[in-house]
Amino acid sequence: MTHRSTLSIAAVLLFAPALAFSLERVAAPDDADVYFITPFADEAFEGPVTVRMGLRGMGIAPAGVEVEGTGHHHLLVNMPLEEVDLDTSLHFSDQTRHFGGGQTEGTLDLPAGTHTLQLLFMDYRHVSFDPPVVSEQITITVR
Ligand SMILES: [Cu+2]
Repeated sequence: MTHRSTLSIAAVLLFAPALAFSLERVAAPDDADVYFITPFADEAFEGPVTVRMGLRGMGIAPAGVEVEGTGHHHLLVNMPLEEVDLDTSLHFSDQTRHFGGGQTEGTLDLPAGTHTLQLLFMDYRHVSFDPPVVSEQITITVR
C-alpha cells in the first residue's frame, strides 16, 4: 500500500460519518395509507395549526421500538418528497418533524404565508417503507 492510498482511505473514513447510510427498506402492507384528518387542503388559519394524522393498514409504535407492521408519523413542512432520501434515517429539522412518541396529533407554529404539508409514515429507524407510505401534499395558508 502506498502512502498516497493510505491517505485516501483515511480521508474516506474521516468523511464517512457525514454520508448518509443506505438502509434496507421494509415492505409496507398493500393497504397501508396515511392521511390528514386536519388540516384540510387549502384551509386558512390565524395562529397555530393543529395537525391530526390518520393511518390505515398499519399500527403506531414509538421510534426505536421494532414491531412488524408499525412505525411513526413524520410531517414534511415545505419539503417536497423528492428531496427526502427514502433509503436512510430522516434527519430532524423544522421541515422534517418526527412524532417519535407515537403521537397522532401535533401543533405547528408557522409564519404567515402559504405552506405545504405532507405526511410520511416511517419505521422505527425513521426509514421509509417500500413503497413509501405517504399522504397527498396539501397547501395551507397562515394569515
Ligand atoms: Cu422519526
